[in-house]
Formats: sequence, C-alpha cells, structure tokens
Amino acid sequence: MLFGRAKKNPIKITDKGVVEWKYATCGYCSTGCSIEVGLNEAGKPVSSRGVGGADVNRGKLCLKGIFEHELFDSNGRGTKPLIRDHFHEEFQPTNWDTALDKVHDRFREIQEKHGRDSVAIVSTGQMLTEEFYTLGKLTRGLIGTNNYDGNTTLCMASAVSGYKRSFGSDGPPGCYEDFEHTDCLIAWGSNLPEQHPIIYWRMKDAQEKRPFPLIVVDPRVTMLAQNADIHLPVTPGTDVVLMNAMMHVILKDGLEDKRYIEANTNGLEELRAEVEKYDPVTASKICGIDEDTIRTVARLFAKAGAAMQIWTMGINQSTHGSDGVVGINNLALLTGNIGKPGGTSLSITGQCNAMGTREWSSCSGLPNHRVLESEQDRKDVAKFWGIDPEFLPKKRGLFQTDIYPAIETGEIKGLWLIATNPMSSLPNTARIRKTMEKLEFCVVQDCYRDTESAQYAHVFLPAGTWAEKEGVMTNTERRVNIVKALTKPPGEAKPDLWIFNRMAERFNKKGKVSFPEHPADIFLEMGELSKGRLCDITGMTHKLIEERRGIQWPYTREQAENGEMPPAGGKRIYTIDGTFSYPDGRAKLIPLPFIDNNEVPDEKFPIWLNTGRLIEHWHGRSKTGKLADNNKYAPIPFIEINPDAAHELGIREGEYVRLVSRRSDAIVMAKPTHRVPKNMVFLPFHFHDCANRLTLGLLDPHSRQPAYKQQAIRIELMADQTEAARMSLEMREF
Ligand SMILES: Nc1nc2c(c(=O)[nH]1)N[C@H]1C(S)=C(S)[C@@H](COP(=O)(O)OP(=O)(O)OC[C@H]3O[C@@H](n4cnc5c(=O)[nH]c(N)nc54)[C@H](O)[C@@H]3O)O[C@H]1N2
Ligand SMILES: Nc1nc2c(c(=O)[nH]1)N[C@H]1C(S)=C(S)[C@@H](COP(=O)(O)OP(=O)(O)OC[C@H]3O[C@@H](n4cnc5c(=O)[nH]c(N)nc54)[C@H](O)[C@@H]3O)O[C@H]1N2
Ligand code: SF4
Ligand SMILES: [Mo]
Repeated sequence: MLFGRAKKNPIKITDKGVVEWKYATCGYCSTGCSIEVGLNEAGKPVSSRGVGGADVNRGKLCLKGIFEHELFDSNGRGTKPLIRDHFHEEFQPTNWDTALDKVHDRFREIQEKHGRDSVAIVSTGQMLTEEFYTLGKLTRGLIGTNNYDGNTTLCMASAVSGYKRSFGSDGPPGCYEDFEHTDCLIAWGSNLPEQHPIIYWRMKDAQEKRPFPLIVVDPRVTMLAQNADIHLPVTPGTDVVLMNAMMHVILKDGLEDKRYIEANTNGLEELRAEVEKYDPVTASKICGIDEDTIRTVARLFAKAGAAMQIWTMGINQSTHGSDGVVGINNLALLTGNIGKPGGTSLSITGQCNAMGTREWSSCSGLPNHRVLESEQDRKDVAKFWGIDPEFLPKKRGLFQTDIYPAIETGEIKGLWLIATNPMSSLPNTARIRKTMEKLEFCVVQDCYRDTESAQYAHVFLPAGTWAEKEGVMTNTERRVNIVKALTKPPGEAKPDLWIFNRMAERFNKKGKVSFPEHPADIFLEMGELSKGRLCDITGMTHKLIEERRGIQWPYTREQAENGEMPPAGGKRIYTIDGTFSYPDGRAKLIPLPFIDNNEVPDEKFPIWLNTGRLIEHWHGRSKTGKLADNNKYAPIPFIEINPDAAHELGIREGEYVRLVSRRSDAIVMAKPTHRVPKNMVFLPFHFHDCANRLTLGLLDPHSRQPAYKQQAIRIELMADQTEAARMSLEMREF
C-alpha cells in the first residue's frame, strides 16, 4: 500500500507476506475487540488487524491489540516445566509427568496433614472460559479446597458485590450501544481513552453523531476529563458522599421516577432518611465538589430522558468500593435508568475475561453465578458433575486478599498461582514477599518464566497464552467471543486446559468425574448448566459465536431454534418490570452511610498517592515490557506531579525523586503535568517493585478489594541523580 504523493518519497509499508488471516478476540482488556491475525507462508503470525464486521470494534484496534501477535515469540516465555526443592535453589528442567505428579503429591500431602483448605488456588481474569470452568470442576469437585479465588478480587469484586446487593445477582445490565441512545453520561473513576480505547471510540463516535453531556468524576484531569462537559475532581475516596448528595437533590426536587421506583424497588424510605443528611453544602466540604455543581449534575442526570453511568477502578478500588457501586445503582434505580436503551449502570470490566471468570470459574461459588450457600445450587452442580454434594463447602472460602494473611499465619501452606502475579500486583509487596517465603509449596502456572512470583515457585508450569489456545471470553457488555488456536505454545509449554485436564487425571484416579478434552465440548457442557438462568448460553456454539463475531448473553436454545438472530434480547438485562434476581423480582435501594477510613495525607506524608495505568502497558508488563512497540513509550517508572508542586519542591522535569510511604520507598522520575492537583501524584503500577512497595491496600468490607488509589506519601529530593537512576534500576531488578 502506498501513502503520500506517488512520485515523491512514497512510504511503502513492508509486505509481511500474509497468506491467511485467522480469527481471535483480543486478550488484553475487557473491551473484547475482534482481531484477525495474519500468518505468513511458514504459518508464523506476522500481523494483526481489527475485524470490520465485528460490532464491538468495527475494524479498530488499540496500541496493544495491534501488536499482540508479537507476544508469541517474545522474550522470557516459559518453554519447559521447572522444578526445585527450595526457592533459593536453581530451577531444574523436568518433564510434564514429573512436574504434575509433584504438584499432585505435595498438595495431597499438605491437605492430609493440615486439612483440605490448607492449599489455596488463585486464578485470574486472563484465561479462556472453558479453562476456568475446568479448573473450577477440578478444584471444587476433586481437590476440594475452599480457598479458591481469583485476581478479580483486586479488580471487579466491588462491582460484583454491588450488583449483587442492588439487583440480587451479578451481571452488567447495559451494552456499548447504550452510548448511541443516552442523553447524559457520567463516568466515575474511569480513564476510558487509555484503558478501554475502543469503548472510548464507541462513546466518542456516538457523541459526535448525537451530542449528550459527559460528566467525569476523577481527581485527575485524564483525557476523558479533558473531553468532559463537566469535570468533578472529587476528593479521593469520597464518591459515595457525592452520590448521596446527588440523591438528596433528586429527592428534594421530586425528580425521581416514582412509577419505576414503585414497580421495581424496595427500600426508598430508608434511602431517603439517609440521603437527607447529605445536603450539598455539607457534602461539598467532604467530597470537594462545590454545592452548585452537585445540584447541576444531579438535575442534569435526573432530567435526562435516558441517563447512563459507567465506572471502573476509581470506584471499585476503594474502602467504599462496593458502596460506590451500590450508590451508582441507587442513582440509576431512582431515575428509572436500568435496562432501557441509553439508561444503564455499566461496570467497565478490566481483564479480557474477568466476566468469564465471574460466570464460570467457581471462584467464590459455583458455575453460572450459583452460590455455595444455597443447598439447591450445591445439589444441582454435584449431580451434574457426579460428585457427592457433601464434598462441596457450604459457604465461600477466603477472598484472594485474605489468602495471603492466612499464609502468614500458617493456616495455608500450599499455593497454586494461575495467570496472576501477586508479587507485582498486590499492595505492600514487602509483606507479600515475606508471605511467599513462608509457603511450604508453591506452583506458578504462567506463560512467562520471568515473573516476580515465579521466584517463589517450587514448580513452574509453562502455559500457552491467548491465541495459542482455543476457547471463549466474555467482554464488558456480556458478549461471548472466541479465540482460535492459530499457533502452538513455545517449546514444551501447553495450553492451560491441557494442564488442568492432566492434573484432573491425577486427582480423579477412580475416573468418577468427566473432563472433556475439547473446548467446544466443554462449552456445550457449560450450556447445559446455564439453561433457564440469567446467563443462559444454550443457544450458542463455538461455530455460531465465530460467525456472529461474538454473541451477548442471554441467548437461549429457543431463540436459536426460532431462528432469532443474536443479539435477540441479549443486549440488555432487567428490561422488564420485576425482572431483578431477588425472589420478589425487585431491586434494592440501599442507604450508604459514609465513614472516612482511608489513609489520608498528614504533616509527615502530605501528598496523595494515586496509582493506575497507561495505555501502552498491561499490568506488571510481563507482556508489554517485552514488546518494543509498547515498552518504548514508558520504559521507566515515573510520577505525574503538578508543575507548581514540583517547582515548590525544587524538582525539575526528568529528575529522579524518592517517594516514601509508611510501608516503603520507591525511586521514580518526575514528570510535571497539570493532570494532577498540587497535593497528589499519580504513579502507574506497571513497574516491578515500585507502586506496590508504597501502597497500603485497605480492604473494602463487602468485596475485600484493596483501596489502591488512596494512600499518603512524601517526596524526597535526590542529590546525586546518576546514583538515583542506578538505584531506581536496581530496585526493579531481581
Ligand atoms: N492499557 C491498559 N488497559 C487496561 C489495563 C492495563 O493494565 N493497561 N488493565 C485493565 C484492567 S484489569 C482494569 S481493572 C482497567 C482499569 O481501568 P481504569 O479504572 O480506567 O484505570 P485506572 O488507571 O486504574 O484508574 C482509573 C481512574 O481512577 C481515578 N481515581 C483515583 N482515585 C479516585 C477516586 O477516589 N474517585 C474517582 N472517581 N476516581 C478515582 C484515577 O485518577 C484514574 O484516572 O483497565 C483495563 N485496561
Ligand atoms: N497499585 C496498583 N495495583 C494494582 C492495581 C492498581 O490500579 N494499582 N490494579 C489491580 C487490578 S485491577 C488487577 S486486574 C491486577 C492485575 O494483577 P495480576 O493478576 O498480577 O496481572 P498481570 O500482571 O496481568 O498477571 C497475569 C499473569 O498471567 C500471565 N498470563 C497471561 N496470559 C496467560 C495465560 O493465558 N495463561 C497463563 N497461565 N498465564 C498467563 C502473565 O504473564 C502474568 O504473569 O492488579 C491489581 N494491582
Ligand atoms: S481496546 Fe482492549 S480489547 Fe481492544 S485492542 Fe485494545 S486492548 Fe485489545
Ligand atoms: Mo483489573
């Protein structure tokens, strides 16, 4: 293809020699873009492009998706199972049988000695759904530990908890198409243009065609905030106060949707009594938003024909995370904005398959949103799997964030980490380091050999990733989409599903539980378990999903048999009065008293530390740190610091500074920008042993999700900059 004037220095894009394009769904964020990967004559993936006919991304991809095929032969991949007796020793390569036998034998030994729950399993939002389901069956049905949870506790737990409290079940009610129908959008703590670039594009495209006001609640002036009609730079951790004040105004002005509330909700009077206390004048002193703006935003939202709210980690990662989600749902219910085009409360999910894990992994429960606490659910699943219902625990075990303290106290002795890297992603890593050292036996199953957590493993199981495997993922808008295996994992690495199935053979000696080999068959088995439920997928098959470029649940067998084409009802849930999942079909309006329990700046630590993400990187950079096309934009840790604050402290652009919290310190480069206020720095958490050395991670009482966004630090100058650069690098080496 030629660009520029044909005769004068035309730019010619290198012909990569693609002979075939294969279908996949992006394996980074939860937007769920459809990708085609180009293979050359030798079958090597050499290019990626967006799929034009896919409703989610309509041909577009972001900076991560476009280079995703480079992962396959990137540095640091695990290619052989590894084994050692102690984590101080060198790993020795071994074969799969030896590695898997060792895992089985050590787990059983520990369980026999210390009880079933003394082995913990921590899963992820980054595998394929059939893999989650299989791991769930293995864990719940055979290994039998109740301490089984996912990294989603760091991520979506507050959204799940808030949805359950408000609606009686998890499951985001809306879809991206709602941007095309909304008359008002509030984005709470979401940096959409960087973290979900293609959802942002869908939003922007809709807004350009049919303008609607955008209100952004974020203490930082993110790119989304720059594009907002109204930006509310809320005081960190106080969104619930702002929500209560908005509800106060709505009820005072009589702007609530009385018919909707009457027909669909319980709890109005209790809510009214609580929000009565949050008049805008009082609230403004806590949340930092002036009273007039609170009134304006509340009225704009309530008077809009259809009003929509989205949110991400600015809400979830807080000691009021679950309450924040309930507050958003309260606002939606009060104004009748659930399940109608353009009127919804849509949690923007994080990882590519965080939704799939919520639906199918059995982390914290049983498949398809079933719960351990229900006798019926336990019986149904046990019968389906062919196990004794009494083998299943009667209530959920520890949350991921409570598993580590239980290792500290010696309650848990064995740990299996699957596609998660807690040494980089959990708060207060110094504490986690000590915790990991206490483990008697640790297994790390990752597609990269060089992760921080693998340092503590006794057995390393090398896994395939993304399109080295086949299976489905669910995106933010409940769309189930498919990844096809277009290449093989490197060396002796194996798809996670293969690893689970081989492990199941070892725990399933009598062969009592069946473990299908092929993802398409597993998907059909899952379909049987979904029949008649909120998340009904009985109408879907792998083939149909690929043909349709993803299908939103619910999509039932009846719909498929009647020839109803997807989306056929799956666009939105809770569309009809009385469809909520509580037994009486009504949603709950829940009062949210606010207690300020965060670590807040004081004299010794006068600056807010806010942590989050950059567009070019993915979490601990196990992937994007290896891809030059991503890493080059941000190869070293830095803070966003307000230019006035930098000036007062005597810090110049590009200088290294030391950040000190009550936990530890980190050395980072200073990047002055007006994105942050004078009393805050923003530190991306992508860099090893950096942000999470400093974080405190107080936990939300309902979801146990850490408050990564609110802690206090001070900044110290570093006289010798060469030494500072060296130290910054050294801190990050292991
Ligand atoms: N490029 C890229 N994209 C990703 C990821 C990635 O690592 N890289 N990760 C994915 C995952 S797993 C997730 S969970 C999502 C996260 O997506 P986002 O939540 O959008 O990203 P964050 O940067 O973590 O935080 C969002 C915003 O919350 C704001 N915030 C901080 N404190 C508060 C507060 O008290 N109130 C409010 N209202 N806002 C606050 C921050 O200033 C920040 O701008 O991104 C997904 N997409
Ligand atoms: N300070 C701070 N900390 C945070 C956050 C924050 O905003 N601030 N955000 C939190 C959030 S929202 C999240 S989601 C977590 C994420 O935290 P982690 O779960 O630790 O996320 P990753 O670094 O993506 O780790 C995933 C691991 O799985 C591996 N992997 C990828 N694909 C596969 C696969 O198919 N199979 C296998 N076996 N392995 C695979 C990767 O190589 C990587 O090592 O971080 C949390 N930590
Ligand atoms: S927006 Fe998300 S799903 Fe789409 S290409 Fe980018 S990382 Fe992948
Ligand atoms: Mo996340």
